[in-house]
Amino acid sequence: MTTINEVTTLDIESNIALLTLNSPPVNALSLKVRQGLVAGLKDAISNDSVEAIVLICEGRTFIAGADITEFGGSDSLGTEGNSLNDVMHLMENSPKPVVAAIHGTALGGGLETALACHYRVAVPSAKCGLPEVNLGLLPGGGGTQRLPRIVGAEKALQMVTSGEHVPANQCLEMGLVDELTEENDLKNGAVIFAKKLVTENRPLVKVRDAQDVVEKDRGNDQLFADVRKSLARKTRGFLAPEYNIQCIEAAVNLPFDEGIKVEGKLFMELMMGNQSRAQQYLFFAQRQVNKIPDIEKDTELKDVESVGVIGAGTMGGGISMNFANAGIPVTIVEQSQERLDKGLGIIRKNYENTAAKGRITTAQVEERMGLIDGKTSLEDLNSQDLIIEAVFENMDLKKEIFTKLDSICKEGAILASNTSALDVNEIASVTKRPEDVIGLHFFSPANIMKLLEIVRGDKTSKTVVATSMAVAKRIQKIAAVVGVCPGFVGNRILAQRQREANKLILEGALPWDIDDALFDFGFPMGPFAMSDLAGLDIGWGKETSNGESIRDLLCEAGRLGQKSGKGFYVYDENRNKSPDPEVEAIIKKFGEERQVRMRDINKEEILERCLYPMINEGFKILEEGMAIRASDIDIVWTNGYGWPVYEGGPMFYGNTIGFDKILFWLKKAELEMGPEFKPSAYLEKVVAEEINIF
Ligand code: T1G
Repeated sequence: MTTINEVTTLDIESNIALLTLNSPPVNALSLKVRQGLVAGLKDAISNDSVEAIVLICEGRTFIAGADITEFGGSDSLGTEGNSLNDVMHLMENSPKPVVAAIHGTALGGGLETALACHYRVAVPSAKCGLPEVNLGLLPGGGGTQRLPRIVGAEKALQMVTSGEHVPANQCLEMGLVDELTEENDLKNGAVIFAKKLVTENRPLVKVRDAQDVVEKDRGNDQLFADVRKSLARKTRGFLAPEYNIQCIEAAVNLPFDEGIKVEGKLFMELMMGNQSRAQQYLFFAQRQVNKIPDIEKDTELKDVESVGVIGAGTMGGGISMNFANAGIPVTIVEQSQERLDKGLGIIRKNYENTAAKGRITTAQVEERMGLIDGKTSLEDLNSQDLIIEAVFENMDLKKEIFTKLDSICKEGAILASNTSALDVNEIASVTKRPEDVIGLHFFSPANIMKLLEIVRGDKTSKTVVATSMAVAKRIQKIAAVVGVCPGFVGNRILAQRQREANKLILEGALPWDIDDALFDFGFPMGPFAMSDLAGLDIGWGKETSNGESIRDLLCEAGRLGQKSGKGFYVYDENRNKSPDPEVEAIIKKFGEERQVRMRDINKEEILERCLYPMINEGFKILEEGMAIRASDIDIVWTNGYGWPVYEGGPMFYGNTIGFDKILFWLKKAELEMGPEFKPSAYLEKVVAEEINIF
């Protein structure tokens, strides 16, 4: 065995060369790996005893892509002789067959490397994909030109615009891999396959030369039009999906080398752009958010094999579905049989809808419903490992329930509250086991929304925090650990935007102006459309209404939002909204009665007024230690509050704008509009000392 470099070895077994990469954690195509591949290939090609080459990886996976940590560096995709395309060129033009032996995930540059090989074999559990679109990029190593030459334009479009990881058996059906080996016998299987190529004198299949598949798609403009139409809503604001589509179009309509030029040009445009920077940042932020500085990786975890949920309403029902989906039995407790039956009925309906869309089978509906047991007494929560309270947001009610749970639940059970704003320390204080109390703040619809705020109380034990993080992973949530403060991280920052939005409509900006500005920025919906969706009467009472806010006036006028066909907007029978002059009149009259001077407010000011106080609040949260790191705040907002992923989140966005500019704006706003704009001391410090908060 020859050591080519720190991450590459070359071993000749009779007439087969085994080129092995071992570059943890995921054999990414770092400079070292590319240098190893080039040198190893040259060695194998020039070695007369070698008749075929197998490329294989040690560790958990085949090459999982280019090395994202190198992006933005001087050598991100390689200087002369060691670039990704140099590796591809060397492989594809090897005079000896090169076989990629795939296990784990062949992703991005990894799959592109395999596509530059003449053949590919894989273990049945392997997956292949081109997920660059999730990083705001496109496959820049020939993937957009080689993939459609094997799987056709339609499948290639689906793979590059979804970033999906395709299982090996489907890859075999599509011709993406040539053979599946035994699960635990990849190396041997690949060597046997390579030997067969030699003995059967099989051709060197250069994917670049395969024309017949793409020729079938030539002129099929409808295909591309349909894909663009189907993606329009979901990918609004993103550049990468369209750029990926243009590359596949080039593959279908242009010779290979011309297509490669188109791919290279569009790739660099994306790589140089802010969207990809934001999405690469979020890639690492999502891995960082799992790391809690004072909790060791090997912290002992509690077993969580059964769960209790209190409340079968919207939140309780959604929360229960997460655990049933993960195969964990749930006991759901409601005050009355009638409310319980209603809650269970909604859960079953949700599952049946999902089955109707073909996402789960009817058998799975029954299997999951079978894991959910309904009860009407808290006494039935005496054996579960984790109990989650999801009742009405009222401190006295929560304290009453936790007092009871303290005497009912088994020793060591985790007692969690789904409160979205209340003081978890105060809730824990009514129990004799505050170390086992934690906040698990799910987002509605809880079975869909990915985000989970894990609210760590002053006395919550490390084991309970670590166990909650592990549970979040099992139910496929993106969890961020936050501190106890009003509204935690997400709602606390949201309150800043809502406050300014409500002030702006009294200064002359109309609700739909504000919603349009935030919608164009990339939010799925503006604050007023969101209020209409949630219902303007949440927490509103006729008795207490005093007409001192626009919301009061709208509710008093029976404009409760979508559910009443009118709110800030008027809605047609299909719930399509449109601005309503009646609302404009209500706001105008409200302002006149209070001598408010209305003025024209442009989109830029609306964005500054709504977004800059959010960023300032983010700094206050960091200052108080209510979030572990700035990128956690961005994970919360991009996964729970619709902040556009290609803008990275409030803190990343603030950095793009420049924290010095935001500080200057806040100071001016504080002077002109009031103390609510007072800059965070930490923001002042970060600007003054040019501290990198990331
Ligand atoms: N580059 C650098 N580091 C990477 C990496 C990569 N491509 N992929 C993973 N890591 C690190 C990650 O940060 C973490 O580090 C550790 O590996 C484990 O990852 C030209 C330009 C492979 C499915 O988009 O989807 O190729 O936190 O926690 O859940 O066309 O990682 O331990 O220090 O995610 O088992 C295209 C990205 C790149 C795949 C494994 N490739 N990776 O998931 O572990 S662009 C991707 C993943 C490209 C070319 C273009 C997943 C995974 P740490 P993990 P996992």
